[in-house]
Amino acid sequence: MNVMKKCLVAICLLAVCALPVTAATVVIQDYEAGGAPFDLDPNFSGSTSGILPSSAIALVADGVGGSTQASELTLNDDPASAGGWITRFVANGAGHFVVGVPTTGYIGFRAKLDQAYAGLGLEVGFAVDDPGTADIGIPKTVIADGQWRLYQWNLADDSDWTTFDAYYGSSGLGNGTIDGATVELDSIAIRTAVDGDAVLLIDDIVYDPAGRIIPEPTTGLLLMAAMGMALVRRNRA
Ligand SMILES: [Ca+2]
Ligand SMILES: [Ca+2]
Ligand SMILES: [Ca+2]
Repeated sequence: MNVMKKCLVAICLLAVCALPVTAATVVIQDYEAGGAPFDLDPNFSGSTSGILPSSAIALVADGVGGSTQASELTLNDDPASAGGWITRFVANGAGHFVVGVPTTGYIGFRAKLDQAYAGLGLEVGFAVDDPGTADIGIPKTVIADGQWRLYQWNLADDSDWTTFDAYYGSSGLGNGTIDGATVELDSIAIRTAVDGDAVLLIDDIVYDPAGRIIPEPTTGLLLMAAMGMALVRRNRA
């Protein structure tokens, strides 16, 4: 190898070393094969309250992005408990699913809720351990339109997080900001202040460094785009 080639190799190596380390997308659960994590009964956690033991989880033939399976949570309101309910849908039996994703990027999932449950004002939040104690994403209202919708929280943005107590009462857990370099996954909170049953589908639980960008179901916009293309074609003809 002559001097010029050696120099080129050295420059290339330096360039590669100088590239920023980019985290990769981690699919935590897509339910295509079933099994853990996020496969436990909605009553598994002692933090769950206000739902009946008949509440259950099942794999169903549905899914986002052309996938074939998703998780269906049937959450049956306990009539003996007024004021709604909260389910702590835990990642695993240990309460800490160690996946070691960095605290830059987004954690989230997709959920589907039928219009029949619109009156519940169902909310979800992703709880993580950072890694010492739990913090939880600010509540996001589930859109009850029978479509797969994206719910995600930016681990690097303090305004996306709140304390565990904000959902579950005085446990003293969490300070509402993500403090560590990596997080472990605790649970997904599903709650309503209304007494009523819900069937919520969940799929595509992911860590995504850039945040999932999913085209929202916009039938109207697609129709307008199709009409626009037709006009362009007509004008060209
Ligand atoms: Ca799936
Ligand atoms: Ca109730
Ligand atoms: Ca924290």
